[in-house]
Amino acid sequence: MALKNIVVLVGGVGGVKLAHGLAQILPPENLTVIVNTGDDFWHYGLRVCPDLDTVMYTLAGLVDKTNGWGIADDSRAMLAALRRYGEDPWFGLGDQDLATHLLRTQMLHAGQRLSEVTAALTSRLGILHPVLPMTDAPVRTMLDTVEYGELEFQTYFVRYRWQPTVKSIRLDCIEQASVSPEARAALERADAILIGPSNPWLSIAPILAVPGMSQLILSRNVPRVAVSPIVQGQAVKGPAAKLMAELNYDVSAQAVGEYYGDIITGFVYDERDTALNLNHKQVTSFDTIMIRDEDRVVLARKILHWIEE
Ligand code: FO1
Repeated sequence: MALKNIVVLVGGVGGVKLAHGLAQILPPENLTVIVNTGDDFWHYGLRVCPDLDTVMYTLAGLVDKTNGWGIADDSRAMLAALRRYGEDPWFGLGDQDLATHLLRTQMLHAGQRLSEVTAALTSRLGILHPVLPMTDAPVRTMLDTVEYGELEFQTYFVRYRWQPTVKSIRLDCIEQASVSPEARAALERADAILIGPSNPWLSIAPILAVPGMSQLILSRNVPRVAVSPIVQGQAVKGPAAKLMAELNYDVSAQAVGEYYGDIITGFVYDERDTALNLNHKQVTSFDTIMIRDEDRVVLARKILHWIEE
């Protein structure tokens, strides 16, 4: 089977690495990246979309490779100036990064949809692959925590360094959201739908929860393959393992595969893990830990090859 059109769903750093690998193999007309926007928030009057930014900066070759987010070698003069005013600037906005949020906010205030704004920003950075927010509507991932009650995502993730104990997750305003025309068109023509190794509960669940999204994906009789972000009972990066334990899941790739249920027809777990078995699904294992840039391309190639077979 010759795969033409691939759609990959991603959140933050882990999933973006796979999207970057795919983007180095597939031409722009054959790959669309659909991105979680549940992490988006207003900060000092600016609209910040961290996962869209991470995808943009990674595909544009601008990303800070140590953090996996933000712009490489960015300065922090604005944060220092905020401190001079007695502020506690807990969210690390770099000076160059700020330009993204200024322009995005201006375009949103002028009435453009987030999909249009993202298309404008990506194209100005020379990115040719379509990068689409999961929806144009504002949706907020909210975490109910033992220590602080309900927190907005970035407060939980960055301000409190994902240390609070999570009791439950709620997606504020999800009922008013809908799949954008661009995302719908991409999914309708997809020959395969991939779910990157992003956090299933924090990054992928918001995408799947957009009204109409899961039904649209389920209606596509094409390979639908997720990659596990859990390797040997640990998260490759971030709070996935801690969160799974707090939500009473077994911390394993198997539990991730089971969580995705009918959404997926296939599952890729890491070759360091023991063999797993998911009913009625194709499973395979590869080296999924992407340390070097080349690892992204190698994994992307292996996954596409496996699906084609
Ligand atoms: N993550 C952090 O851990 N600390 C930060 O100060 C931080 C700032 C930041 C600024 C812009 C941006 O686009 C992303 C930023 N991130 C930061 C990453 C981001 O908050 C998370 O990685 C995602 O929301 C989780 O997917």
